[in-house]
Amino acid sequence: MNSNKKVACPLDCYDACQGENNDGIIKGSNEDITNKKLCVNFASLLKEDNLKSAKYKNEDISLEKALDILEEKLKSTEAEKSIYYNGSGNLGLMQSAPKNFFTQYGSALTKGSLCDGGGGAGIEASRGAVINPSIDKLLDADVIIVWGRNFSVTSSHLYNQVKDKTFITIDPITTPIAKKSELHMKVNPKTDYELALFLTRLAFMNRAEDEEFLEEYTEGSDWFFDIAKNRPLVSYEATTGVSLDEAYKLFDMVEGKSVAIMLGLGVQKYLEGSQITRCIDGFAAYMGYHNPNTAGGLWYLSDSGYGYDKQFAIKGKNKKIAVPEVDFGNYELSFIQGANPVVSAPNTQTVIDGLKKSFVVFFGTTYNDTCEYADLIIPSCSFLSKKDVRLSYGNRHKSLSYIQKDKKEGTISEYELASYLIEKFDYQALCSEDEAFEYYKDKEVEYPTLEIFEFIEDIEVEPLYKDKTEDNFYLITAKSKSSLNSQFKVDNNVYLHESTGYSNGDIVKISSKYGEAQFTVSLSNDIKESCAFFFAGNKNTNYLTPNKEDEDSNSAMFQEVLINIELS
Ligand SMILES: Nc1nc2c(c(=O)[nH]1)N[C@H]1C(S)=C(S)[C@@H](COP(=O)(O)OP(=O)(O)OC[C@H]3O[C@@H](n4cnc5c(=O)[nH]c(N)nc54)[C@H](O)[C@@H]3O)O[C@H]1N2
Ligand SMILES: Nc1nc2c(c(=O)[nH]1)N[C@H]1C(S)=C(S)[C@@H](COP(=O)(O)OP(=O)(O)OC[C@H]3O[C@@H](n4cnc5c(=O)[nH]c(N)nc54)[C@H](O)[C@@H]3O)O[C@H]1N2
Ligand code: SF4
Ligand SMILES: [Mo]
Repeated sequence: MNSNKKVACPLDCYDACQGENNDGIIKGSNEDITNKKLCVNFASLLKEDNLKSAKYKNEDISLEKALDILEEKLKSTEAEKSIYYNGSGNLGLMQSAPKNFFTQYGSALTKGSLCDGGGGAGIEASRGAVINPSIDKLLDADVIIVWGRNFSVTSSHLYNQVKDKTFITIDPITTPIAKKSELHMKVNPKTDYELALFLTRLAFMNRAEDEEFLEEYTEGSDWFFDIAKNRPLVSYEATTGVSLDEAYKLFDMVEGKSVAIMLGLGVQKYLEGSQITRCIDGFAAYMGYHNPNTAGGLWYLSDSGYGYDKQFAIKGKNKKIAVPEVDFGNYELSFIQGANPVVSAPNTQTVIDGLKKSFVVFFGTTYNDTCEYADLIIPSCSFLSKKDVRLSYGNRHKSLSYIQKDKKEGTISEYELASYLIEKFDYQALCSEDEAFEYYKDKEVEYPTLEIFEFIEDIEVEPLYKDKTEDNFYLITAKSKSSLNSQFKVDNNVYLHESTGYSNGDIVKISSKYGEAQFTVSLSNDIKESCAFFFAGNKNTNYLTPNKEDEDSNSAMFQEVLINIELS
């Protein structure tokens, strides 16, 4: 075992905290943003009841036996009739080792994401890469616009560093950060591109645009402005649900100030998530917020691996399936690692029906909902027994994890499993674990500054409000403080405004054109009247969501749906 006491939090979260093991007690390190604190989800992770034994058809078996069964199954299956599906249960860079084996073997792989794909595609289209500005530019900003992001909950450490600044929130839900904001625009869902155009139009009227920046760093701003001015202000007010007074207040607050926009997943969980995000990024450019020489900028989920060479990547001709559209029923063998598609992937019924038709191998740390449908379960060892590196997608921070505990008997790491299979199949070996670790640890990335920003030229978004009636609702999901996606403490409630007429504890049947499920009502006037709200990780929400890809990035679009509610 190594004497180094550093442990990185492996959870899928913007902050990528650095912990330190002090005689068995792990505390937040005092370096950088972690600031001595780890969160409630990290505490839950330490208390997790991890898998203690491999299982075949629900019977405990030894790890050796499980690996034999896996090898035999792989050898008797045609490679193209198998799929490798990897989730984000652990974001350490070493997690990608098994993908190397399955690429060499010839499995189908996935493309796109269940998470940030649409927004990323929009930012990339204008700026070439999805990279966040340096953290100093956030720390030096005067005003922070939190746009479709549950900022204080989903990146609590980043928030903590800027909590005394002036906030504006744009979100249909009165989130904790909305409560702390001087201005909260309760925008109608899927109208953020219209709001961005509305604000762009007002910026021009107020002469608030940054002419020098537009001249030097951008292409197509006249065109973008032309699109924005095509519509009367009253029409924008009607569709976005944001009043002219509120919009003017925003301009009062940002005038002469450096502004940071913290953009989140909420704006892009739709078919045209990429275009919507690009319009918001366009508004930011119009105002000059992307200027590399001044404070402020726009922060999204950045490509944390930017500038690193993936140490386990290998080229292959594998078929790639858009991750929200994966139908496990099309494969004789499904290998699922670090994921819980039964809860987290769209359209739960299709996921379950598919899993029942496939030989499912689950490789993870805990017995989750997907394990109910697994034929073979292989326990992955705890993050405390794996050497790894974590890169943050919120800032440019890197955390390190050294082995703190011997791994439990009967468990295996991702690197070990991949190496074992590669050897059995006589494939090209991985580089050593230490080599990969040292590379990631020592690599220092030079981030480029903005050279040119290209505005969007055509906007074609089909609004959801066209089909919105008195009787149906927008489906909204956001992360919860006490859970990490489907891990830890989740509730299965639907949160509704009291004007809906339902009572606390009512059992309701909710349906969409994709499916239906039952929920318990919990009333909260933080929820916009037209919305039904669910925490991510709710076991029933994804019965209602479409298992289709968005238009640009092969990614999920969980909120591209309207739902009906009735007492059951
Ligand atoms: N505690 C905790 N932290 C987490 C996670 C967790 O599960 N728990 N998960 C991690 C992961 S995987 C990710 S990807 C990040 C995501 O973190 P965020 O980017 O904060 O994403 P969400 O929590 O989905 O929050 C999206 C916000 O958008 C709002 N919203 C929904 N629809 C719209 C819309 O149409 N327009 C606008 N303007 N707003 C809208 C929602 O009300 C919500 O407040 O968080 C990470 N951090
Ligand atoms: N409706 C709706 N659905 C959503 C979202 C939403 O906002 N709304 N959010 C989406 C987002 S942003 C994301 S990122 C996805 C997340 O979806 P998934 O990637 O499926 O993540 P989880 O559901 O948290 O499941 C993670 C599993 O990983 C396993 N695990 C944990 N640590 C390790 C490890 O070290 N090794 C291995 N092998 N396994 C491990 C655990 O068993 C755990 O159950 O969900 C998406 N689903
Ligand atoms: S805030 Fe995020 S990275 Fe930090 S300990 Fe909690 S889950 Fe881990
Ligand atoms: Mo995510």
